[in-house]
Amino acid sequence: MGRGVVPVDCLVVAILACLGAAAAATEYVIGGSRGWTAPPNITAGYYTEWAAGKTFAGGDTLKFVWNGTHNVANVTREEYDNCTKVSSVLEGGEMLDFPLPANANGLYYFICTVDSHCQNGQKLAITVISPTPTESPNSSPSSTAIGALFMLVLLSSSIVPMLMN
Ligand SMILES: [Cu+2]
Repeated sequence: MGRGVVPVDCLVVAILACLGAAAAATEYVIGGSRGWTAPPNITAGYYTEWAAGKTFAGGDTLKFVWNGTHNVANVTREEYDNCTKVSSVLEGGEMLDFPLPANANGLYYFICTVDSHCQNGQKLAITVISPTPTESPNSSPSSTAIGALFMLVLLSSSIVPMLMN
């Protein structure tokens, strides 16, 4: 292997690591096609059912989309249980992105503080699990990415010496 090959291989590894990290984040439209809404569009427990079985991870984005008058408040467990009309609400023009911090872990609670929407079921509790950080690039790249990495390393190892000759 020529001396000029190594930096190219390092570059390929770095690029793939970035691609792997970007691909790992998921965007969730809260409530699916019904969006972020209140009765009569939803029944009590609708968001609990919607969230059941989904795995939320740090770096994912929660997309709240709605029609009409609603808002989003990121609240504590107690405020969620009591539907407390907190003053710090996140307002958006019928759309709001809530990016979960990369190292997010544990329970996150959201409610709408308009009228009695929260009491009627416009409330969301999710469990966020982030992979424990490791020394090497975490977010375990898929086997496809590893395969692609091997191919690129092999290609660059054989092409670069040819170019340098
Ligand atoms: Cu509302």
